Amino acid sequence: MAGASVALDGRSSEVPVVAVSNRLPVQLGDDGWELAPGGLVTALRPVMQRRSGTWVGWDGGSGATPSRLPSLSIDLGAVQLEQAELDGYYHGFANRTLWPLLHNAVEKPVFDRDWWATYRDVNRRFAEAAAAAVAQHADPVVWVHDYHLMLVPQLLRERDLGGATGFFLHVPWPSPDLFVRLPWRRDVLLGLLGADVVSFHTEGYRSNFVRTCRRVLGDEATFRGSEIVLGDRVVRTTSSPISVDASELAQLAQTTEVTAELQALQRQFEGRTLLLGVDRLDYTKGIIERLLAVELLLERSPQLRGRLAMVQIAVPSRDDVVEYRELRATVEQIVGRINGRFTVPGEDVPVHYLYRSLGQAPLAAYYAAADALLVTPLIDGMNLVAKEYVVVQQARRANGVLVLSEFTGAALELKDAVLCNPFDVEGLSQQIERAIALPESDRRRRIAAMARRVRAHDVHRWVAGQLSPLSDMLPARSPLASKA
Ligand code: ADQ
Repeated sequence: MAGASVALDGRSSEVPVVAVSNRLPVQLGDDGWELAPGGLVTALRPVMQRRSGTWVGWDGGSGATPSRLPSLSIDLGAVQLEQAELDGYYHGFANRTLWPLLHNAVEKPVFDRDWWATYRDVNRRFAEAAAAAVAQHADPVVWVHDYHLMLVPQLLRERDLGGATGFFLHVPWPSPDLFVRLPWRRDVLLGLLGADVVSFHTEGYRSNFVRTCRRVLGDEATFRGSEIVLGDRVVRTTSSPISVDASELAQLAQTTEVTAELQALQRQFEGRTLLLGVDRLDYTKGIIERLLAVELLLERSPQLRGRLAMVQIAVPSRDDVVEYRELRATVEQIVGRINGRFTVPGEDVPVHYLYRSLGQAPLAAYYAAADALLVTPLIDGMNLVAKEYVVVQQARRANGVLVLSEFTGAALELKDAVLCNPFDVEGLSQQIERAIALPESDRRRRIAAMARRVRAHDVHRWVAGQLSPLSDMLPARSPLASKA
């Protein structure tokens, strides 16, 4: 893999890593414990397989997570949580306060003091587990992930353990006007600023963060461009778009398994233009707007009826949270309505709806089969689905087209997508119509250009960009220490 050598360049490859994320990347499969699929796992697996370290995270309630997996060279530091802790920290503060707040309040954030108290307590539990891991590796890089754990960097700093700490936020950072609604805004900012480097997908999120710090901490910090000076410490802020393992995905896309699945899909949808949506079932993903746009398209263009099919694959997500249950009901109602209105008697329905997670090969086959992928979030930190689609399309020499919301981090990189504003349902339906009518040569050129971009900026490059600056902050290691 070309990208892997980037990650392993220099001394960064010798430095142990303590990764801290909400969930441990493991699940109980048919043959015992295995790596769980998911964006963060895809990103971190290559690094964590090659170096020593520990991955700290919630055990998912299993209570029996092993301390090591045969397929991982690192230890697992399980954090166990009681139901009440999970309710306040995860379902409450993380998913009903921070998630909507950081996503431009597209749903109204709920501010609840008890959830906040639990979030603080649980962050402390994670910091304790991370501190125990840090103690086992002399001067490691500590890499804390995402909005669930925004207090951990400061909690670690209070313990004065050595090493260097980075924080990466996988979701957007909104404008200061929105963030300052949070009653505990100062505590959260100081929590993050315990890190040596705080990093975001895009320059826009990074600059929103610095402006938020300026507004809330104006009296206690000074600002030097992208750096924030707190007392005698300098905190760097950076931006770096996460990506996918493009070469691994391209290889998968060419396997006989994917070919067989693709042929089955081609038979199933023969003679029809296939539109695809792939998302966690989340209100930020614009699934309702997408379905309404397809409905409008079928309404406006009777000639497309019977010639257009859509597959929406929705991964069950956060169904303990009321807003997600309501979203599911609305999506299912709209799918039913479209099929009721536009199914031609004796023929297949226009919208296929799969409420489940798919394996990597079947998902790649859908990516390969789709004439257009509709990625229409109202707001999305990055969106890996868009990047996966262009890689698979190119690997299969296909000529699909990407319709991409301008409110995704990915839109800054995938400039050859057909961009759309999902809030404008009519405009979205027109963009879908335009996309599927593009000449084949144009579609090929666009997919090739976007796949080139993703290959050149793959996940290995992202990992290297995250870990190298942190490794450089550490005291020089003796050859003996690096082998330990
Ligand atoms: P998510 O909101 O989960 O991630 P995304 O970036 O699209 O969104 O990642 C989803 C991942 O799940 C993709 O790798 C995709 O293949 C997989 N997936 C989706 N549907 C699936 C299905 N039905 N079956 C199996 N797998 C499926 C958060 C942020 C994003 C950011 C990522 C990474 O919200 O903006 O891109 O983290 O930082």
